[in-house]
Amino acid sequence: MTHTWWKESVIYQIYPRSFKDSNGDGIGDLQGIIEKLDYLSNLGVDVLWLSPVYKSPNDDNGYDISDYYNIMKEYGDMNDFDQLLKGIHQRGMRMLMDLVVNHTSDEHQWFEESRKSKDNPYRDFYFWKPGKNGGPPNNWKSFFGGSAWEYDETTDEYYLHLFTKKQPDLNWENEKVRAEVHKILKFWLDKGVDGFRMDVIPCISKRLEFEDGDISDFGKLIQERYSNGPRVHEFLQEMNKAVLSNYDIMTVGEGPGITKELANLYVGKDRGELDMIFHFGHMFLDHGKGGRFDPLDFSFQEFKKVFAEWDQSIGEEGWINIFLDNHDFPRMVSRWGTDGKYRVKSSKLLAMLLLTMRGTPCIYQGSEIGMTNVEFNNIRDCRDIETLNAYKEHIEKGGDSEAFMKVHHTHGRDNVRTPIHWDGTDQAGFTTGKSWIKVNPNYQQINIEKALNNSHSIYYFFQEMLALRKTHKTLVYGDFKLLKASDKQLFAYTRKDSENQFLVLLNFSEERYGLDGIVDPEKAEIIIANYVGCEEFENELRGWEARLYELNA
Ligand code: ISL
Ligand code: CA
Repeated sequence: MTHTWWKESVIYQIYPRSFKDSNGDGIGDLQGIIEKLDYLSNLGVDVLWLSPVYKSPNDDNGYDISDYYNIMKEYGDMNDFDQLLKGIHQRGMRMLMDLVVNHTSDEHQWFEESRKSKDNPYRDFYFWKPGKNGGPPNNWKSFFGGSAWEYDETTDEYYLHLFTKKQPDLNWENEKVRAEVHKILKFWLDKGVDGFRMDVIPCISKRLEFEDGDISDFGKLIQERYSNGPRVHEFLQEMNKAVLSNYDIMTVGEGPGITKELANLYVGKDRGELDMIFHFGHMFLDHGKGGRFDPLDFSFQEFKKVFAEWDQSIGEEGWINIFLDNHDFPRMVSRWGTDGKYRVKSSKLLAMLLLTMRGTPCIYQGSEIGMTNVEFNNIRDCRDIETLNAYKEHIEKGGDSEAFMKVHHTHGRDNVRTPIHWDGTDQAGFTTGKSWIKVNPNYQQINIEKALNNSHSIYYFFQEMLALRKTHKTLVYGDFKLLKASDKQLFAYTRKDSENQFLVLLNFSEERYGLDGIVDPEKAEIIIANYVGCEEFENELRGWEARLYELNA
C-alpha cells in the first residue's frame, strides 16, 4: 500500500463557534483558536479541520455560505485567518477547510440574482421548476424536514434545497458553477491551506428526472435520489484535474449515501477523485426510517460488522476516515460508551478504537476530555435548525414535548455544539460574556484544566495513543482482522503487516470478560491499557477495559 502523510495523520475537528471566544461576545472565533494552538499541538494531532468560517447568515451555523472569499464577521477577518494558518504551519500542523458547495446561502449574491427573473444570467446556478398540481415539483423531503422545494413568488417557481430553505442547491450541470467552485478552491489553496473536507459531496450531481422517491424511508431516499448521481464522478475528476492535483493536499469527502460497494469509486487510488471519505455505516445504525429523531435499536455485533465490512470493501484500493462523533452526531462516550461511572474508562476505550483502526482518524473537539451529551430540558435552549424544525413537526403532529426532548438528548446535534470546557470557572472559561448556546452543567467535573493536571486523564491517554500511532506504522497500514465477530461484549481485532502484529481487546461492558484462549501471555506484551497497573497479565478484562498488545510470533 502506498504510504502518504495524509494516511498517517490524525485530524482534529474544530467547531469554531464553540471552541474559544476571545472577545467576550459569547461566540468562538479565530483568535480563540489561535490562543489554543499549543494545546492542540501538545495533544499530538496533525491536521485541524475547521467547520465553515466563511461569511454566512448562520441559518445552519456556517453551512450556508454567502461569500466564499470572506470570513464570518463573528469569527474575525482575513488577517486573523492568515495569522491562524501561519500559527498552524509554524507548529508543523496542517489545516483543512470545510468546502460547502452542494448549496450556498440564499443570501449569496448568485442566489439573489437567480431569483430575480427567469432570464437572469444566474438563473441556472440553481434548480428552478414550476409546481405540479398546485404543489412542489416532486415529493422530495429536505434533510431538515418539510419539502425540499420552496416556492418563490417573484417568478412563480420552486427552487430545490436538500437542506434548509436558506440553503438552495447549486446546479452543477452548469459549467459556470463548476468553474466558480474551482476558483474558490484555488483561492484557498494558493493561500496555503492543506486541503478540504467536502460537505455532502455525493449529492452534487442531481438526477435530473426529479422522480418522486420513497419518502417513508429517509436513508433509502438519500441513496436512491440524493447521492451518487450520474455525473458525480465526472465532476470530481474534473475538479481534481483542474485544481486539486496541482497541490500536495488532502481531500476528505463527507459521504452520506455512499455505500461500501460504491466507496472505491470515490477514493480508489487510480480514480483521481478524493483521498478518503467519512462513511456513515455506524452513524446511521440507530436511525430509523424517519431519520435521527426516529431512533432504532441496533446490536453490538452490527456495530463491529460495519467496521469490518468497510475495511474489507476498501481493502488496499482506497482509504477512509475513522470517526465516532462529529458536529452532527451525539458525543462518542454517551453514544457508544457510557457517560456514568465508567465515563473515563469508556472514553479511553473509544480512543483506542478510534486510533487503532485502518483509516485516518478524526477526533471531535472536546471528546479528548470525555465531554458528554447535554441535557436540554427546554426547546428554547436548543439552537440547531434541524432540531427546531423537527420539534415543530413533532408538535404539529400532536406529539409530546417531553418525548421529543428525550430523543433529542440521545440524538440531537446540539449535544456536541455546546462550548468546550476550558476550566471550572463561569461559562467553563469559554467566554467572559455569555455563551451563544448553553454550557453543559458538568463543566466543573469535566474540563481541560483538570485533565491537564491529572496524568491519568483521558487527554493524556489520547496523547499516548497518538504517539503510538506515530511510532508504529502497522497501526496505520497493517491489515485489519476482526476476531470473535459474534461476541456480544468484546471488540477484538489484530493489525498486522510484515513488520509487526498488534492485538486490540476492548470490553464494551461493565461485566468482566475472561481471556482464556484469546491471549497467550507468553507471546503478548501490553503496550498500553486504560487500567493503571495491569502490566501484570490478568486473565480477564475488567469493566470497559481496553488493551493494546504487541504480539511476537
Ligand atoms: O446528519 C445527517 C442527517 O441528519 C446526515 O445525514 C448528513 O450527513 C448531514 O446532515 C449532512 O451534513 C453536512 O451538511 C449539512 C450540515 O448541516 C451539516 O452540519 C454538515 O455536516 C448541510 O450543509
Ligand atoms: Ca467572539
